[in-house]
Amino acid sequence: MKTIQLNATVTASNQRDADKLREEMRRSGTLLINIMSGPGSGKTSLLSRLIQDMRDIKISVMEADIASDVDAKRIETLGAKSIQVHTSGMCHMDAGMTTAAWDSLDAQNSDLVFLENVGNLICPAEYDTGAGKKIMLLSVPEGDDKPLKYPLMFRESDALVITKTDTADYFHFDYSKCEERVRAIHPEIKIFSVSAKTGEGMDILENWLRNSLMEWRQSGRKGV
Ligand SMILES: Nc1nc2c(ncn2[C@@H]2O[C@H](COP(=O)(O)OP(=O)(O)O)[C@@H](O)[C@H]2O)c(=O)[nH]1
Ligand SMILES: [Mg+2]
Repeated sequence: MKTIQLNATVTASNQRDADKLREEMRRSGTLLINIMSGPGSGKTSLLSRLIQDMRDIKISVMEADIASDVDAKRIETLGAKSIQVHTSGMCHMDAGMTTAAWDSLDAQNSDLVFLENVGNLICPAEYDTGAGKKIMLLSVPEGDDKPLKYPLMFRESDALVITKTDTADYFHFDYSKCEERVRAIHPEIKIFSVSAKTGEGMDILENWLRNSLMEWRQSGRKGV
């Protein structure tokens, strides 16, 4: 497993880099998914579960962190190709960094590539990484008020995955209030509820991922 050190290029060219990477990915039939959330909401646990459940799909993972390589090591023990990206203190990944990480990962025959972004609910939402889909996680212990506090990430994401549903007895989390708050910001967002621990709800999320991959490949064939 490799670790690379990258610096962000905060320039207007980020959008150009993002569009270029997205088109490259579309042509190759690989779907890059940007996973965003606060620290500890269950990104690596969810990815671990997906890798174990979806053995027929070739999954690779780019793990972005300010320091350490614990997440990439966790993923690699499951047999998926992974790379650790150190962001030189930056609180997000941008398109240039994602392209460099993708080139270093050397996993061109992957079906799904997950980018586990740096854990926070603010900066990752502001940067297009070139991903074809954006998924954000909100764990039950974090509370149902987060859409009110961090609206941009909810607006930018294609899907919200509410995680750690097995902890619902211990935390006050009002699902309908949460959904109402999220839909006020982003009416069409897909919402899933899962527990990576018990597996509850994982099949519905996995079906959506399979369909998303199929649609991505169809759009590539049509040259959309
Ligand atoms: N009870 C419960 N704990 C979970 C679940 N998913 C993750 N965790 C725990 O939450 C903590 C943070 O998880 P991790 O996947 O490292 O979060 P990340 O920082 O977003 O990658 C760990 O202690 C996990 O064991 C879940 O579905 N249920
Ligand atoms: Mg993690």
